[in-house]
Amino acid sequence: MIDKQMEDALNVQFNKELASALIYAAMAADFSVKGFNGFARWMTLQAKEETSHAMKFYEFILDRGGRPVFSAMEKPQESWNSPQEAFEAALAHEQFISKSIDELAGLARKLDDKAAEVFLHWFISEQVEEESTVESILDTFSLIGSNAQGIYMLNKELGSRE
Ligand code: OFO
Repeated sequence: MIDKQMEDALNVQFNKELASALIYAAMAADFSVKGFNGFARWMTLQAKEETSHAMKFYEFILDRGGRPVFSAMEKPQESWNSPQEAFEAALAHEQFISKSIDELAGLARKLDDKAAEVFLHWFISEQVEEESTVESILDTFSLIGSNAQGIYMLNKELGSRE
């Protein structure tokens, strides 16, 4: 049976992953409305990935004899001033999530919950990838600046995400 403190902390993260999905879906909607269909596709896939992260927590909590608990979700921001600003917000959000996962792994270690520690290893690696992917997109934004053709090309490139 899972320790109650660990169960509660996993549920907080479960809801943060769901909230991440909402944020990226809101970014996708904003991009679509503004005609950036490539960025919208990238964010839609990102939102799906966050839902799959949330479901990993859901399954793990159940497997450990706990109960997934849903929290009220904060309404996500609706609009961003530019694609670059949205991706900057995405990076800040991923950094926040990485810190949160690290703290969760610290709690698992403190409680000597080896199953939770092993489960969280995947997320620690995943966060390295998440941050690095968005950082390299932001590097491209820095290179192209306000060049419309550059933004058009990047929008097209990100639209090819599988
Ligand atoms: Fe779930 O990795 Fe982003 O938030």
